[in-house]
Amino acid sequence: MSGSSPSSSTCRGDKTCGAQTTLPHPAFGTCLQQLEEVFHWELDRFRGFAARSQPCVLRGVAADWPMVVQGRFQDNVQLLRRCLGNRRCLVSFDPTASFFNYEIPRSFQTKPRSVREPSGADAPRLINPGRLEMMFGDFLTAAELKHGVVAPTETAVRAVSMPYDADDAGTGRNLKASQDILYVPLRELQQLSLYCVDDAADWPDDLLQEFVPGDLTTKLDMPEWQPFLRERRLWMCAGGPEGTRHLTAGFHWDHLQNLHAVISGKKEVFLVAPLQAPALYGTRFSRQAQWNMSTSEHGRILLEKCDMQSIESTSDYTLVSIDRRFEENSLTHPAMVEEMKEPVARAMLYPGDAIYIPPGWWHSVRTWQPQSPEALPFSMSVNFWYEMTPEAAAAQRSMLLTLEVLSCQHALAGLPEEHISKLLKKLGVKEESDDGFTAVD
Ligand SMILES: O=C(O)CCC(=O)C(=O)O
Repeated sequence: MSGSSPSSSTCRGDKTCGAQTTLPHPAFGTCLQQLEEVFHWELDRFRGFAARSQPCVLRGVAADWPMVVQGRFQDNVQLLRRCLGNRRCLVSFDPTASFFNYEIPRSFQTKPRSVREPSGADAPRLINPGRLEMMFGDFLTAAELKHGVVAPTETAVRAVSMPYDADDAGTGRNLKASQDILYVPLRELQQLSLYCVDDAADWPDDLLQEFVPGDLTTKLDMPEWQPFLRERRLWMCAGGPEGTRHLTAGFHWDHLQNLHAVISGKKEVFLVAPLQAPALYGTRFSRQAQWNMSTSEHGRILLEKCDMQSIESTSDYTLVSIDRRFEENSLTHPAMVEEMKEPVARAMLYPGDAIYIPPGWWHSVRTWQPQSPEALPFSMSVNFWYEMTPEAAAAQRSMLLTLEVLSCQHALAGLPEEHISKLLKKLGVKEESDDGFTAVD
């Protein structure tokens, strides 16, 4: 995303603005900038992006993976069913196409920093997806139904409704139906957004080889990252609610180096530089709810938003959303336009492509279900998450700390100063009375 100019952030569709897409995006009201691309024959260029902590697309880096090459000619669903069908998995669901979206009262508007945001019932509430534990084979069937490749059925599948946040497990306070055993008709499941996220370490090696045959660091000539591999996560998205082929995960940022490769379907990734946080209004402190599924007395499936106990979410999420129109985003957060000093970057990833998302970069991901005749009835991708090398950690430390402080300042629940005190305690920093902070051993 180098070469961005402040002037392009104010573009309203002028072809001379330098941004590559000429129509303003409906959520931002400005042109987006296409993310820089590295092609598979010039992968050594990646080193420069990594050194500068700049995101980029890695076109075709996984183009030779077996599933990308021959996927559509093989019955991979059968293979998955045989190897994993009877394994339990967690499936996130939502009746909307927007995961991690704030529910924002009509009258709510962010204020200049000096004025405290409301943090009661008139403040925004983060809506987390619901979670069902079910057999992986049942997720596959639901995905096939959503994809229209198997005939409608009256079958119900056994699932357990799970709390989104472990802190809410077993409290029984808010998630009244939590951990209930449900028999969910597949025709009900098929109407929802469904997303199964799995740890690749839980897959048998020979099966994994078919889908994720190697570590991307070898191709990128980044052996120094290899010892820092923390996790490979498989993302399997069966699409949005009935009639919608996509679903969107809201803007958030991570602490790890992220290489995310697409195996089937498409991903549209929106990126905003870390310190543009004030333009998006992100925080991890807000009232939260999660979707919950339960059964009524008459055996009907009920969906409701249940309040959660914790006011600290798993990531910072933002009031500005790519699923809201510019008018709504800027009415809720009037400073959005003025604070957006660089254009939002966008990248479309196809099977075999990957994206590099450095720590701290805000990303919102819209996942598109594959179209027939691709063999998998869901989109599939894998991310490789690496801890930062000590050098990168030292270089990014103050930026990441600034992000944490902004998250506290933007709190929509609790007191910002209390969140900051807690953060400093966690970091081993002692507050001084007036002028700053001193480290404690
Ligand atoms: O693909 C998605 O839905 C989200 C991916 C993501 O947030 C990530 O790779 O960090």
